[in-house]
Amino acid sequence: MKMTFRWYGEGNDSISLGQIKQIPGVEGIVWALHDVPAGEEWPSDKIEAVKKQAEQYGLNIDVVESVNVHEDIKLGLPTRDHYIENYKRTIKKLAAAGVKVICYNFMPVFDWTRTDLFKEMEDGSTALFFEKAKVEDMDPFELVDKISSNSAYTMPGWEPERLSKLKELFEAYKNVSEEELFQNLEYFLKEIIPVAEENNIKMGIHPDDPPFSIFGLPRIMTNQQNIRRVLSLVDSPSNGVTLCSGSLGANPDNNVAEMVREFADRIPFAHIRNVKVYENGDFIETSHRSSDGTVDILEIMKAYHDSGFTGYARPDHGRHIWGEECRPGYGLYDRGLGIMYLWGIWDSLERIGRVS
Ligand code: DNO
Repeated sequence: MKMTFRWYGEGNDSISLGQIKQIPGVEGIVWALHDVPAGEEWPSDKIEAVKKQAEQYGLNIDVVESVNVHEDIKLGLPTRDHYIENYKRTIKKLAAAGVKVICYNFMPVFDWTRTDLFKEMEDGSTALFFEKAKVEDMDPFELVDKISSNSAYTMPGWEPERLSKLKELFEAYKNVSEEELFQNLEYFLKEIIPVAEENNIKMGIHPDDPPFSIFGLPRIMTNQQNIRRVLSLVDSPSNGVTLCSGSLGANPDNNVAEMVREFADRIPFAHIRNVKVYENGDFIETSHRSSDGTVDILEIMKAYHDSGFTGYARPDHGRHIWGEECRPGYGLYDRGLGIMYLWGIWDSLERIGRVS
């Protein structure tokens, strides 16, 4: 398991590379050019600049999260070919810079969705929260206003250029069923996976977060069966999944450890975090510890270990603790604690494995 840490870039993150370097066992940053709009080709000079910054701290840039997919591709519009060509060129450029894994998602309109970015927990920390009934009743525009006005940062998936087209997008998706979304993903994968293969890149599709339809929009990366289908659309080691325990874990019917065991050789990148799911379907992001949430992180780590996992992993969203001011979900402290929990489990399994 190769440990990484998400970093949003100079001036765009409260955390420095120097701080990341001091977290035990972190080898690389998980990064992106957050200022390049979805669909545009990434400029080489900007890629090289991030590489140079990371290398100064001995950190690699092996994992990119995310190269976002233009909505025209998800919608299957005739204009998609132009954006797919840009995507292919970006894959080639990233490979030339040494990147090994590219994470992306295929969620219509919204990326991850929450109703509260700073929900207070009993111990005084705050965390990302999803109130199911609220989303069922809410006008998506209301949510966008709330989320965008509550964060000092532009969050991935909530970029102004995406939000400015919200009305048109909702209109356009009215005609797209889940089945069509699968077909549009298949078209995209058949185009890009051969390019990824030639360039030794593993693509990792991220599950939908939360893993069910919201605001009537279709969502397909939601459960074990659908992930199996996505992986079989193009049967190649380059067509992989970014297995995110927290996203999938928001539906208690999902057994993430079982997915790790089934898809192990197609998981180039693991997101490992916990959520606590309530009976009414609400969920809150907790510490990474198994007993703090609903997702059995210990069992998931065991599944990775049993499978001989050698891919990249990162801790994921954490709570905001110790008064830290940071990007929602992306503080230093709780993710640092999360890493030590993951290492604690991993190292114990290694030791036990060697003894027996
Ligand atoms: C949120 C993240 C997502 C994720 C993308 C991957 O914090 O988990 O934005 O990066 O969905 O494409």
